[in-house]
Amino acid sequence: MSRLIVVSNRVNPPTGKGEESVGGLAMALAAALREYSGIWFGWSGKIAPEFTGQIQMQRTEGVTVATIDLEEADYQEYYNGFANKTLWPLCHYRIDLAEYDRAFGEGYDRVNCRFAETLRPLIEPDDIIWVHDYHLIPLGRELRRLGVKNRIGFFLHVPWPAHQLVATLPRHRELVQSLFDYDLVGFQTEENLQAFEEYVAAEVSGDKLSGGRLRAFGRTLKVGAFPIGIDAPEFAQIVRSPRARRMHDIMSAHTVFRSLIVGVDRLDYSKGLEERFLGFDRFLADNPDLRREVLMLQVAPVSREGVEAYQEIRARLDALSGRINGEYADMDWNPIRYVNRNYRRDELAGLYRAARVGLVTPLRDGMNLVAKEFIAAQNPDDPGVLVLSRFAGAAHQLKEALLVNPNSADEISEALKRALSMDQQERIRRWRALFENVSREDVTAWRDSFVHALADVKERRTALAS
Ligand code: ADQ
Repeated sequence: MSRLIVVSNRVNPPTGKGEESVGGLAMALAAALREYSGIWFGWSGKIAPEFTGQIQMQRTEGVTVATIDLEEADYQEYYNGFANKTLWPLCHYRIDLAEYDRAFGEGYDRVNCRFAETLRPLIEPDDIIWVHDYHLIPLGRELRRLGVKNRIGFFLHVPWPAHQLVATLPRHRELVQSLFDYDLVGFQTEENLQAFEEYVAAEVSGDKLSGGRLRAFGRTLKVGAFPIGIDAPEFAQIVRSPRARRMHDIMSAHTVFRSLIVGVDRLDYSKGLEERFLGFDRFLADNPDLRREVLMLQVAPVSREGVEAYQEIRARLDALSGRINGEYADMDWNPIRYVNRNYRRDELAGLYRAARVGLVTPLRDGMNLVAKEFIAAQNPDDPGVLVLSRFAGAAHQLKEALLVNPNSADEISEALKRALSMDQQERIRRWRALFENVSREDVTAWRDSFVHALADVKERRTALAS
């Protein structure tokens, strides 16, 4: 079997079962590598006074990681800049927040070159290279420039937006052209894949060929939808762990006469937190008789604090949760509990299990693994109900959830009411279908389908990118 080289912006391997609070992408990549011999390459998260290209190698939990430090200008222009201030808002349909700064574009190209040059000596002829996410779109092009002829695949974890949105990005053609230096490009959903195909047809007069291939810029590229999942067996194990049980018991004791509604997200404008709070506010206003029977717990650790839009949303959420609590709270009860910290994965598992409703309402989301974790954590005999945004990639698989438009306070309010009054039989019926999907289409299935599709690419590259 070929070696697998996984490349992502941050390399953040888990250190032990359920103990850490690493995000969904890190868990998925660690799981992807565990069964393949290979390397996980990327940024250490550290800033050096000057970029040296020196690689730190270490082995943790069966995974070999190779990391490099970046310098301050890289961090500001590539990471905070083009990745988080330009591409992230664009991919999440927030062109009002997207900043187009020439220095960001230059920093983005520079770091992608640095990644390619540092990675190059580690690549052996039979390796399969798998590049992840919007930070590293041009990495394939840079590797080709250095003469790498290996199979290289790219997976986009965030949505590929509609054609007209992509066209608002300066140098969008160049960015899309660089995707054609890969052998395989994967998206989370068929909808994202179609949006990409539409862009290629409309903007660069590309052709759709048979066998899931596209032709443009004088090259052929294989494309596909590969919905990411959670590590279902691992999650089933941590749900039964002592920490998970303890958290479950604590939260159950706190909500003895109430139903717990839970939200767990990074604090990000794409996650629809303001709209969610307003939906809950509407629920409280419309259902005076149910008010004291619920508690909404929103866990939202701050992220990307160096970006202004994140500071602003944080301030707005503080004000909104305070306003709602001020309006409805009583001496012994607050409707919203809003917590800005990280929790261990085993604690989150226990929290999900104690909840009657999982409220997952992003405005846009590539997939959303919290929705899947919530399902995996439920008690089969008395499961909670998932209320899920129709704009999360997960909605394409988790059809038995209560699907809502996250922009509509009325729809969120009505879905909450329905979820809270749903009888046990219907809850069990819906949950079984959801659980079957989460277990079957898990992270192993995702990894294998992508790696097999990449390994299947027949023709190896002979020509270098121009
Ligand atoms: P994210 O935007 O980070 O991921 P998501 O898929 O929900 O979103 O993953 C978040 C992960 O972080 C989950 O595993 C969750 O348990 C964890 N997490 C969230 N809040 C936490 C907290 N307070 N403490 C500890 N852990 C917490 C991006 C894309 C998604 C896509 C994934 C994977 O934006 O759309 O699903 O990558 O492809």
